[in-house]
Amino acid sequence: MIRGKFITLEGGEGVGKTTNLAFIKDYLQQHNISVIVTREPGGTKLAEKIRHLLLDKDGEEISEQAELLMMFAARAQHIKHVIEPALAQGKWVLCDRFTDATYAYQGGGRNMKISTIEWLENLVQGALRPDLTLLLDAPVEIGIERARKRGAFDRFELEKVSFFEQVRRAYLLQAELHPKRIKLIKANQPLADVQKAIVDVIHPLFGLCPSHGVVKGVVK
Ligand code: Z5A
Repeated sequence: MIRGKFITLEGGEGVGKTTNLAFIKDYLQQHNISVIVTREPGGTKLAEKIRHLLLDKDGEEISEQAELLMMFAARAQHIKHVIEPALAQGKWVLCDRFTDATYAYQGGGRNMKISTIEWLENLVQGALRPDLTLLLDAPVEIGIERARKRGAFDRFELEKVSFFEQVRRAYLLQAELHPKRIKLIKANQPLADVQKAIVDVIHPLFGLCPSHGVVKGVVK
C-alpha cells in the first residue's frame, strides 16, 4: 500500500483555511484520491474536548504552558487515532492547522521557547511531518474583518492585533525555514485566484500538470 500524503493548511484567522479545505477535498476527489478532512486542535473525541476547553473564553484562565501542552496532547491523540491510520491505508489527510500553528501562536504569539516546541514536536510526532503545507497569508486586518463578519469570537480571537501580527511574522518565518514544504499563498486576492494558486501547488504531489493531465502516470 502506498502511504497517503499529509497536507496541512495554515494561516492567521479568517484567511480562508476552512473555505479552501473544502475546495481541495473536492479537487482531490475529482482526481480519484481518497481523502479525509480533519482539524487541529481536534479530530478525535478527546481532542475535540480539549479544543472546546482551549477555545472557551469563559473558562478558567489557561496558563501558556498548559495551552502548549494541551495543543500537543490533542495532537498526540489525533496522530495515533486518525492521521497515522489514514496515511497507512493510503488515504490523503487534509488538516486544518497542525504544528506550524503551534510555532506561530504559542511561539510567536505567546513567546514560548522554540526549543521547547521542537522538543514536544519530536516527542509527539516522531518523524511525522506534513508532505505539503499551504500557508494562506493576508494582512492581519483583512483576516480579522472576515472573521468579524462571521460572529462570536473565541478565546484566541479576543487577542489584540499585535498578537496576530506576531503570529503572522512567526508563520512567515516558518515558511522561510522550510521552503520545500511550506508554500505561501496570497490570501488577499479573489477566491478564484487563491484556488488557482492552490491547484498549482498541489498538482505536483500527484503527478498532474497544471492543465490537470496525468504526467506519465507517475505518483511522486
Ligand atoms: N491554535 C493554536 O494556538 N495552536 C495550535 O497549535 C493550533 C491552533 C493547532 C482555532 O483555530 C484556534 O486554535 C486558532 C489558533 C489556535 N485561533 N485563532 N485565531 P481555527 O482554525 O478553528 O480558527 P480560525 O483561524 O479562527 O479559523 P477561521 O476563523 O475559521 O478562519 P479560516 O478557516 O481561515 O477562514 P474561513 O472560515 O474559510 O473564511 C472566513 C471568511 O472569509 C468566510 O466568510 C469566507 O467566505 C471568507 N473568505 C475566504 N476567502 C476569501 C477570499 N479570498 N476573499 C473574500 N472572502 C473570503
